[in-house]
Amino acid sequence: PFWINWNTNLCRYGLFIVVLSSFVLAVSSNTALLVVDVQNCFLPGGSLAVTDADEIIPVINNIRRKHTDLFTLTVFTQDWHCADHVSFASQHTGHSPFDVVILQYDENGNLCNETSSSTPCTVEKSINQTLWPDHCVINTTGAQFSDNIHRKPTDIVVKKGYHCEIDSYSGFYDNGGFTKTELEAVLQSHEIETVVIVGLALDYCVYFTALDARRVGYNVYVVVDASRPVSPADKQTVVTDMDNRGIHVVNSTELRFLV
Ligand code: VGL
Ligand code: ZN
Repeated sequence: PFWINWNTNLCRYGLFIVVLSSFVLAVSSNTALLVVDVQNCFLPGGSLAVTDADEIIPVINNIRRKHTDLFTLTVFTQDWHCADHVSFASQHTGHSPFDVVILQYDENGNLCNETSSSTPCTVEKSINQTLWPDHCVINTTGAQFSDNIHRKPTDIVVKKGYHCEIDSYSGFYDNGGFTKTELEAVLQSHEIETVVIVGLALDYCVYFTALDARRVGYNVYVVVDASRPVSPADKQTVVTDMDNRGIHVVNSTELRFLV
């Protein structure tokens, strides 16, 4: 009778739709654009100005304009430090910006260096901390995003580095891996599988954000012409390292192959 035939066809169509939709899902995974620390303090005139950092702004604006369909979500990270942040050379007597000091933390991420001798502190982790000029202090113009970078009301801002006693280069975790930002939860809620990273600085916050993104399991692209390093001499080292870890280091012109 006809209904047996109809049933069989239903099964066939059902199967076909399941296979097709999983194929489409696999091919068109959600992609997020991560714009790292494009803030006044890192731009020309800022307290921790990165050479030619302003040149990346039109590149990032173009990426957003040309690839509106590619990105499900755009997240801006914002370096957001206490006025007496531990990464500031001003907080370490006898030290200058770009010196390196050793910071020691207990298992909970408390800084041992500053604990009074009466309360014992068991060192769990030692971190080489580069000291910086004061920068990106909470609620200052230095911490604001550049006026020239295009932003949309739907963009999400993730702050980092707001724990006074530990630095945070990555947008995901602090430098000791003790605390997490909101970034991973935001990406998860939008079912993001691929992240495209642009911004500042290539050898610090972009690099460590890319490493954590890869470690957490994302498919990662870093757009080199939409980024600039603090130390141009270290650019090749970080690019090679990212490449070795399976991070795709690309030019903005290559993004059209991503769709
Ligand atoms: C950064 C040094 C200190 C960065 C932030 O955004 O790359 N670098 N704080
Ligand atoms: Zn910082």
